[in-house]
Amino acid sequence: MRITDARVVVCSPGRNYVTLIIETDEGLVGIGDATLNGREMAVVAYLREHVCPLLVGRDARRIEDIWQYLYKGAYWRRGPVTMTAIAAVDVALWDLKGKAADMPVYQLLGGAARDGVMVYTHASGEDLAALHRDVQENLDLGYRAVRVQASIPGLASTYGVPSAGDAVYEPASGNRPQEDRWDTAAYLDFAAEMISSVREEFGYGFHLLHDVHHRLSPIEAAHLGKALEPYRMFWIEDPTPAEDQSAFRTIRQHTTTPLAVGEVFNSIWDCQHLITERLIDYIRTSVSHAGGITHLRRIFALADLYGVRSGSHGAGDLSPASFAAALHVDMSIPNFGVQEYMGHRSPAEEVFDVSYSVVDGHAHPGDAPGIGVTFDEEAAARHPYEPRYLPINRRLDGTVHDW
Ligand code: CS2
Ligand code: MG
Repeated sequence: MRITDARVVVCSPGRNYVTLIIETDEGLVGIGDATLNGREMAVVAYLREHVCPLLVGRDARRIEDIWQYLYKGAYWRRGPVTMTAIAAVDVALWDLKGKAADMPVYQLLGGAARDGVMVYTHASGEDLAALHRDVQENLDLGYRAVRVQASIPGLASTYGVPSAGDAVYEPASGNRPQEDRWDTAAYLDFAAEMISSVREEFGYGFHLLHDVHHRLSPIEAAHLGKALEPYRMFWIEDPTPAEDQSAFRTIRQHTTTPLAVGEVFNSIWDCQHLITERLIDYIRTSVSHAGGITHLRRIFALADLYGVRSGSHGAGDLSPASFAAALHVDMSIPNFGVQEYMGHRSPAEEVFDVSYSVVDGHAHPGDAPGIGVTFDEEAAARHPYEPRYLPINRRLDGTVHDW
């Protein structure tokens, strides 16, 4: 099965998505997600200029060889742009392999290790009453794991809290990022109050998660973890800037609140010490930012040796092709933990036709051959790319802060 064409389509059905399409001489078509939120066009250029021309003529069945060829062959390894591009190729090749075998990808990965994949949903609110309403709605929909975020009193905007009725929380700010303000003291006081209020209102019959978005120092994160211990968190996510793996030693020495990190990681080397030193409980690398199904499985296999479970990133800026690919991995690994599920904003469904389903808080990839997502290029052309950025975060005195 030879690759005859590899092309990249950028579209914005609700938000920006970059999709790699690979065609073969057997008439099969595979797709992979190459979206890197706010830096989309860097991956587009990487693929168009440096990868697609190298793919044409290759045997599409040789997934591992093509992965190594692109990773080792480039000399410049790792990094979000490189690893997102390789991920898109890898997922498209797994999609093709599934179609050639007439099987869903999870069957090729060893078959179902569970009946379905527990997902966590997002609940948020401008205040605690609104947050509680959203938690209730999600519990009523059958979700068993809920991530809670609410606006921090005194700050004009809080990342992770979408404006009413919107399904994305990065503001559509055109050619320049919005600038938010941040106050660690206000956050720390409020976070404990928010979490305790949710447990008081709804009890302990579901899993409770919270995302810190990399904003604390190690000792502040340790303080938060300790303060949240009575509320039996499923995890706190991204407590400190993720590239400093040693920060987690400090946090770990102080608290038993489970820790999750990894949505900004792009290779197994970013995870190595966190996993082998048992500094985290959940590794959140995503299929589309960490080298695809091939590399993500390697990360999760390492994690399994050390009792660390998966908790893949699944925000709406990862396209349905990425979410589907994640589900195939989630279904088949022994150490699955949870899968993030934010859904996709309309009209994404005009462009991506999906075979996966989410029922009663559990997702299943479906049994269509490949990853089970098809991409409609004509529909995509009706939704052209619009530059958008994640917000910048500044402290009250104007200093650019971590996130
Ligand atoms: C968030 C993400 O879902 C999450 O856990 O941290 O929304 C993240 O900020 C975006 O995916 C960044 O692109
Ligand atoms: Mg996050």
